[in-house]
Amino acid sequence: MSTVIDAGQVAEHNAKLQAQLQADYDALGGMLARRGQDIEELTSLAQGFAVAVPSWGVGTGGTRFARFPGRGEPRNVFEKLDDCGVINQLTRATPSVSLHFPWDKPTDAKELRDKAASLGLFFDAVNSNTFQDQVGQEQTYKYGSLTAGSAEVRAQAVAHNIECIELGKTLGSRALTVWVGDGANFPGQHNLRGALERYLDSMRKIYAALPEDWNVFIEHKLFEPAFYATTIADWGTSFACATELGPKAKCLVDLGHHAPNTNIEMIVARLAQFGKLGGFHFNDSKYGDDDLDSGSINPFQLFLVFNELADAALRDGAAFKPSYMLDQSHNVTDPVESLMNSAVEVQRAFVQAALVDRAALAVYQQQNDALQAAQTLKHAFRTDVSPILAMARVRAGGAADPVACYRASGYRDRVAGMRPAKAGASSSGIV
Ligand code: PSV
Ligand code: MN
Ligand code: MN
Repeated sequence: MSTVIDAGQVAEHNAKLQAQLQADYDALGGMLARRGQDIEELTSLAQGFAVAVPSWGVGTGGTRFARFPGRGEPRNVFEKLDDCGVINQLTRATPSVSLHFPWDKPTDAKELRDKAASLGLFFDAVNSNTFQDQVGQEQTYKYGSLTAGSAEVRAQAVAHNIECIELGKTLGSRALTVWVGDGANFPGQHNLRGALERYLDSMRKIYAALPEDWNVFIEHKLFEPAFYATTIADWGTSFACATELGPKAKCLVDLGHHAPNTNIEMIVARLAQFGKLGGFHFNDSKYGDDDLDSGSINPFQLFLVFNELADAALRDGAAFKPSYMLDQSHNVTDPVESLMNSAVEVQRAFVQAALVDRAALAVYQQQNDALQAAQTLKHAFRTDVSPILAMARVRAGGAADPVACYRASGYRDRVAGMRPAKAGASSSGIV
């Protein structure tokens, strides 16, 4: 496997931090042992954690007002993979990449797969895009895609999704994520029930094209771009559609796609209970679909989501395997740094959830001791597992401090020299 940053530089970085890390690790190990927890078990658990990186996340996202590109942004999917390679090299927690078509459409899918493999990467779910018109496209998605009143528009949107499956097959993906912005901006603009019937009709055709071992993930979102009535607005609609379509259809929870203050962990528990939790798009938000870095606003919510996932894993065993992906938009930070931090934050929530004393929690729940039940969760959440995460990375060949190591490597300066910025770049994920 080729590494993007010189392995010697990573080793040198780790050597400088080794004594400090070992001391912190030993101190935490002692504290956990007094609680009856084995730090080594938690470290191997952390090493087994993986979250996919979104290809569109390595470029500056921008908003509907403007995009301010950063230095050395990737100009094509091959350069995006190099950046994803760095993220995985230093965090050892992101071995897969989620592609978005047609943004990442390769001329030669086999060549792209080989490039990923050379970096030790593979492909997670592929994402379709019928929320934008593409140059040369026959029909417009202005009035919807899979739900459009026009049969020609729907046929084009279905064909695009099937093309994504075909590309994904060559790339080694095993799932298609479908998010549509379809909906209405005015009451009466379309028939609410009719739109969902057309959605299901289109999705049945896409579902029929799925290979045996594939899933289709239905990603719901409350609003935007449809501000009055989004067709797939909530987990209830997503669940109903996934149930209608069949066992390969599951629901995807993007943390930013809910009304403020929604109890997302309860949605996770419900979907897991009924076998329909397909995966996640992790990010954080303050107001809406902000796509901020995971754990940057509400890390406790992220922990509570993982607390439900830990509970579901105990109940359902190996059969419970939701896909973990990041879905973020970086506007004021270096995307590589944001994605590395975010992967670590999601991994942190995963490990913290494993610290919950579930036997004690069950007793407090049985006794209706709400205060101590809540404290049991807080106790796990307040434990700083950073030394476990750092040790997991170092043992796997990653960096003790990914951001510090990345900055010291000069990677951004290096690629800035090789990737001159293009003027007037505007669309998400494409420089
Ligand atoms: C929509 O807001 C979304 O979360 C979907 O996952 C899209 O595919 C993604 O953002 C990329 O823009
Ligand atoms: Mn998303
Ligand atoms: Mn979103």
